Amino acid sequence: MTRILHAAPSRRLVLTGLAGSLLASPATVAAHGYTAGTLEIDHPTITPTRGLVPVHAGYMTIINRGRVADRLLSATSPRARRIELHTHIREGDMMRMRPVEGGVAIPAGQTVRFAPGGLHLMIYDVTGRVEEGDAVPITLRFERAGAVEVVAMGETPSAGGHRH
Ligand SMILES: [Cu+2]
Repeated sequence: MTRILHAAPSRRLVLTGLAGSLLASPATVAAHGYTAGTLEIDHPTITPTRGLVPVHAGYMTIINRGRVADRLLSATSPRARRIELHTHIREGDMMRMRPVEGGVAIPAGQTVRFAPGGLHLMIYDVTGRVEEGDAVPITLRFERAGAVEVVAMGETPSAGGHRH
């Protein structure tokens, strides 16, 4: 499954590469992960602009290290008019996406991946172009953890893709 491949933690590779450098601090390396209460939000990304269509997908990994379930209710960005929580469902041979009703459950002790072909943020009417490596602020709102501000990095998904 591509989702399992997607789970390979790139952070560990980065840490290994920096191990010999006294200048590199772990805090810098972890800068693209976020913690809010018992939640860890890892490596949020946004797909770069393609052509003239200002519609983007957002991906990330959310880990709930606590004993109580949480729920991602919504997301907003000053760079986007609207963000929806989407998932893909299989209909025969077709994968179709649709909004998730009532938010995305983040069960206690579990990892929820937003990745191509599955859950994703659907980001509409983004102002300006998003290039590789650009930083786009996104506020995630959780039922328990509250509002969490993250920065999604412009990044083309390594496997699969997002079709609209
Ligand atoms: Cu979508």
